[in-house]
Amino acid sequence: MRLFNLMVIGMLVAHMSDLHIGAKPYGLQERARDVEEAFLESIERIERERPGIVVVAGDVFDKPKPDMRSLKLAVSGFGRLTRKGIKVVCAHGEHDTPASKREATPIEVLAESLGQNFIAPRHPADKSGSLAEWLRNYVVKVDGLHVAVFPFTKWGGLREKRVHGGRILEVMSRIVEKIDGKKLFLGHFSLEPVFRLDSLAHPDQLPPVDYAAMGHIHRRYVRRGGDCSSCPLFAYPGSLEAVTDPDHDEGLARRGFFLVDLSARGEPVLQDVWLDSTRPAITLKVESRSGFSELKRLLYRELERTLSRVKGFKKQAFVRLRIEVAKRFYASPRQVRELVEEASRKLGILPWVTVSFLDEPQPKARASSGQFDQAELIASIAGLERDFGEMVLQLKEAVLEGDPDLIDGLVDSIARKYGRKLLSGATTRGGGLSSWL
Ligand SMILES: [Mn+2]
Repeated sequence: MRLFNLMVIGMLVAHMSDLHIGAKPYGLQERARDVEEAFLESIERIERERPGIVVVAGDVFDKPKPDMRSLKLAVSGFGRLTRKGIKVVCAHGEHDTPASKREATPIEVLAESLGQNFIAPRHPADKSGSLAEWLRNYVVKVDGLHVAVFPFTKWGGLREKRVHGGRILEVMSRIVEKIDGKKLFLGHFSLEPVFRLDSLAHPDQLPPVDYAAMGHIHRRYVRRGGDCSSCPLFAYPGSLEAVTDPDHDEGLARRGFFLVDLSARGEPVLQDVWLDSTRPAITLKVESRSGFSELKRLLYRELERTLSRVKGFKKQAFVRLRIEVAKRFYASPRQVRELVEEASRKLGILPWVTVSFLDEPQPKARASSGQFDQAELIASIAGLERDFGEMVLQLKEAVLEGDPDLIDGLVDSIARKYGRKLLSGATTRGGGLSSWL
């Protein structure tokens, strides 16, 4: 009886990805805490659900060199599981991988400190063998379940990624094919139907497993009919909290992880675990061409209307507020910000505000912290919308982090979305690309 129980427990797997511990969305302390709370609640829920195995599909940390607070949180959080005998298998993501291959990764630090119940395959020091030989290090057996971990690598560009990634999947498929029993694939990359821009492979290229536990995409996605002709069930649980700007655009989505029941015959059964700690995020634009009293009326009306749509969350809503006012009615943006602070207290929201002036050709935008809103600034110089500024800032981050895939993807997105406008000089400055580069 006991043995049977153990076997069944071993086939219940928790699948999470993109924890981004250490992230501080919008530079706000409250949002940094939200990210930590999402992780801690996940650990609590796992302790309660008691799966035998937890698979983490990359991006545990927000940066490859996390601060000590983040590292400590990860060690203590995962340590709570490994000490109870729950096995954690962890894949690297681009955020966990330093640009230099010689550097230690924070995932390796977790593996060193948490002992044998924390399993994170890495490149062997000796790489003299064939691809098949060193890929064997990435196929681990955990409580009767075979887990094939995709070796995350920072390749020079998209083409290289697809060629080498495809080759690895091919060789891994051949290794996995020969294994009997339940099998799981763990990988941090996007597959074609989900995110075309930077996809590494098509789902048909996935190894023949019972379940492919994926990471990298921050929103939830479960394989749909038509995604492939003969691929395993694959799914992305999405990030534990909204981290990037686009994540916040889907701010009313529930977040969490999956419980995957592999004990049944046939396809595994996926169960959603939704976190209670998720903070809802909404975006609101308020435009006032008249005086202060009009702005006040509009602000309260719009906030109340939008907040009435936010249901089923425990935390106060995070509101990205874009306020545009006619400058002649205001001595300084401070007046506007004080109004927002008062409304935030009364209505119970966590605000992030940008104020710009309708009657100024080059809007002087500022973030709520009182510093310049860099994205708004870049956008106004180029004469494009804020989103463009965001993309340029993300590109800066990607360059600083030495993340070639992300750089490629971002340059591609910018070119697609703004290339025509920039090259034709159809921006408000009229100078085109050369005027701001
Ligand atoms: Mn991520």
